[in-house]
Amino acid sequence: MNKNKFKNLKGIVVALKANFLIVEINYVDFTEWSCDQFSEKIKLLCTRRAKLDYQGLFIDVGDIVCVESIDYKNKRAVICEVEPRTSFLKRPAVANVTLVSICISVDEPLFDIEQASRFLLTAECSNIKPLIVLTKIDLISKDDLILYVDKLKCWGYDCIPVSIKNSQGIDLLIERFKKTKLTVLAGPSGVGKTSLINHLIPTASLPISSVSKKLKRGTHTTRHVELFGIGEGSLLADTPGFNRPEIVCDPSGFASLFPEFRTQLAKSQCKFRNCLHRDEPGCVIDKDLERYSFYRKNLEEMINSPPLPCQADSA
Ligand SMILES: Nc1nc2c(ncn2[C@@H]2O[C@H](COP(=O)(O)OP(=O)(O)OP(=O)(O)O)[C@@H](O)[C@H]2O)c(=O)[nH]1
Ligand SMILES: [Mg+2]
Ligand SMILES: [Zn+2]
Repeated sequence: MNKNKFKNLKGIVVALKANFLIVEINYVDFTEWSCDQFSEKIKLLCTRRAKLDYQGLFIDVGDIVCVESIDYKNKRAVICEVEPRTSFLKRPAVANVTLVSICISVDEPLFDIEQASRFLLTAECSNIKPLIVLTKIDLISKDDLILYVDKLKCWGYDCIPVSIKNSQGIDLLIERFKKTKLTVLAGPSGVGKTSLINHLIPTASLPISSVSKKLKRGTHTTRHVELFGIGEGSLLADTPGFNRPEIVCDPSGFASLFPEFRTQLAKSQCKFRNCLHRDEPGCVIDKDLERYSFYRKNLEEMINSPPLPCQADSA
């Protein structure tokens, strides 16, 4: 069988390294004498055709691409096409995401309502359903864990509590990730995203480091987004932690990013259609909800200083 038939292949961008893209493809070898098919995943160091730059097509981790001019010996190729994306998470930048797992530790670094909410809002802004992974639960008592789970339920989120120290919740997490095509682990630095990947995929062997005792924060160990295979056809992205994702949103759409507000607005309507749920008469939003003061503070900031259209972040 003619190998030229397989000259152009589809693959997925699993990492960006300097000016190169690492693309994983299924290398299919057809022997001359039989049609037995042997397939293995290989990673190619790729550049991209200049026409993609002219077309303004950016390529990120998670993009499905077509590669040509493949040099199997030196594991090199050139990206000639990019498939349209089904979704895009802006920060961390990953294409075709199907689940965002927001990792938040209960301690070291301490759970912080504002920080956790900012991460959840970035997923909500991208229209990707978030799952909260509550990490390092070996550091708190069972009673305190129940309080955290109840708190997140009141915010409208399910969570999977885990610990890599005693393997609690790990089986449930693996099951969930194996059912999902591309899961991104996002969250503040030091919450244990990379440790989780090392625990779930022992061959990954990625560097981790302890949380700074002085600042009680992570030390920004992971520097790049990278995809790892978990089970058949599922991928898990490790991402660099950052501390304060910026919220980029129009004030009128802000409330709809909070599931607990959405529930109230689905049951009954505010008197005014353009209600911003401040002190308007006939507003149905319960001002005693735990995250209302966070909503209100950020809404006022948005109104007084509208953000730039691109999503920035202060680490
Ligand atoms: N007690 C406890 N410590 C954990 C657990 N998971 C991770 N750690 C510790 O948390 C520290 C930070 O872990 P990392 O995996 O580097 O954290 P990260 O989220 O990847 O951090 P960045 O790469 O900086 O974003 C390490 O010292 C880990 O040993 C856990 O379940 N329990
Ligand atoms: Mg890391
Ligand atoms: Zn209202």
